[in-house]
Amino acid sequence: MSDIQTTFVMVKPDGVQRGLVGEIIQRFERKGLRLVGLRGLIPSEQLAETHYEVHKERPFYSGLISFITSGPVVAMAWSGVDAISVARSIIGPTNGREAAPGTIRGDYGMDIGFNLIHGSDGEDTASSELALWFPEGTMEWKPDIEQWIYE
Ligand code: IDP
Ligand code: MG
Repeated sequence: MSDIQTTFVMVKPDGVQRGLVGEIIQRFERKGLRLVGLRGLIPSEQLAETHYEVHKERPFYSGLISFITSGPVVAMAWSGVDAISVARSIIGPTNGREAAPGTIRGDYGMDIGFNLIHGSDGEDTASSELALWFPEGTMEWKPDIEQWIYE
């Protein structure tokens, strides 16, 4: 078994407000990803600005920061083979109206901004986002059931 990655996933304030935290976590668990970090918090402006720094010049940036700091989020770290792209495919494309049914955004989202969930888009962003949201590190463990998830 190769290429075990850890990715950063966050249920955004709209997902928490709509009571979708359990549903979302269940999708990652059922897929066979391993939960290695879980934290609920109301993000500070500084945290949100660092997280979305790459979008600083975009017209939607200030609205995005207000949205992300508006209430609780659930920050998670998930591990598995190719976890970064696997999580992105569970999440679906940015705009919920264009996302396929079966994806989280496709099943629950109607908007590009209020799109319920974030997932790291590559190895570099995964490691910087994990360091930002889980400065104390993540959990090292191996579920007993993993012998039935990977051949
Ligand atoms: P991603 O979350 O699918 O990776 P990005 O393009 O990285 O999408 O954008 C980050 C976040 O910024 C999106 O998830 C969404 O919440 C918000 N966003 C992106 N584009 C727009 C837009 O055109 N209008 C409003 N919000 C946007
Ligand atoms: Mg992105």
